[in-house]
Amino acid sequence: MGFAATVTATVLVVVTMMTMMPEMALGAVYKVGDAAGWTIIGGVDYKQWAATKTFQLGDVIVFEYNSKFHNVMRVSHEMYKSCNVSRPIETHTSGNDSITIQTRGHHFFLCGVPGHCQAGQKVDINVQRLTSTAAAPEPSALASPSVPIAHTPTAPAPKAAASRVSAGFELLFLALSVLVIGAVA
Ligand SMILES: *[C@@H]1O[C@H](CO)[C@@H](O)[C@H](O)[C@H]1NC(C)=O
Ligand SMILES: *[C@@H]1O[C@H](CO)[C@@H](O)[C@H](O)[C@H]1NC(C)=O
Ligand SMILES: [Cu+2]
Repeated sequence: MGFAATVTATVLVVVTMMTMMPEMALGAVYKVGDAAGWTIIGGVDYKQWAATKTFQLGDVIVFEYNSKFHNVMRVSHEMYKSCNVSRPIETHTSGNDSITIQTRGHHFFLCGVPGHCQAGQKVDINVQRLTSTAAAPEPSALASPSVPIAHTPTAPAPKAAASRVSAGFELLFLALSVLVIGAVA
C-alpha cells in the first residue's frame, strides 16, 4: 500500500471513529449520595444531592449499598411519589449498580425494602429536555401535546461536543504522527 493510500485509509478510520464518538461518549459518573452511598443511615438528602448535578445523556449513575439491606428499583412517577414498590420498571440488586442514563426526562429510583423509600431513600435523576423553559414542571410537560418533541434537536451539550471534537483531533494528530514516524523510519 502506497503512502497516499495509507494516509487516506488512516484518515477514513479516524473520521469513522470521530463519527462514532457521540455514542461512545464518556459520560460523567455520579455515585448516588457520594461517600454515604445508597442508604437510610444519616438522613442523606437525595433530592438535594440530585439538585446540585446537571445530568446529561450517557452519564452513569452508580448505586453503592449493602445488598443485604437495600436494592434499587426504577419506578414510574406515580409510584415514586407514593413509594409504591409493587410494579418496578427494573430492579437492581448487586450492591454496586451502574445505570447509564440513555433517555431525557426523569428517571425515578427508590429502594424497594419496606419503609426505606418513606425514609427518604429515593432519587430523581432528571436529564433536562431541550426546551427553552428549563423550569417547566415535569408531569404537564410530559403529558402536554403542545410540546413539539420532534423539533427539539438532540444536539449534545456544547461543552461535551467541544471535548469530543478535540478528542477527535487528538486522535487524528496521533494517527498522522504515527504515519510520519513510519514513513521516516
Ligand atoms: C401500587 O400500585 C399498584 C399498581 O401500580 C396498585 O394496584 C396498588 O393499589 C398501589 N398500592 C398502593 C398502596 O397505592
Ligand atoms: C463498583 O464498581 C466500580 C466499577 O464499576 C468499581 O470501580 C468500584 O470499586 C466498585 N465498588 C465496590 C464497593 O465494589
Ligand atoms: Cu433500602
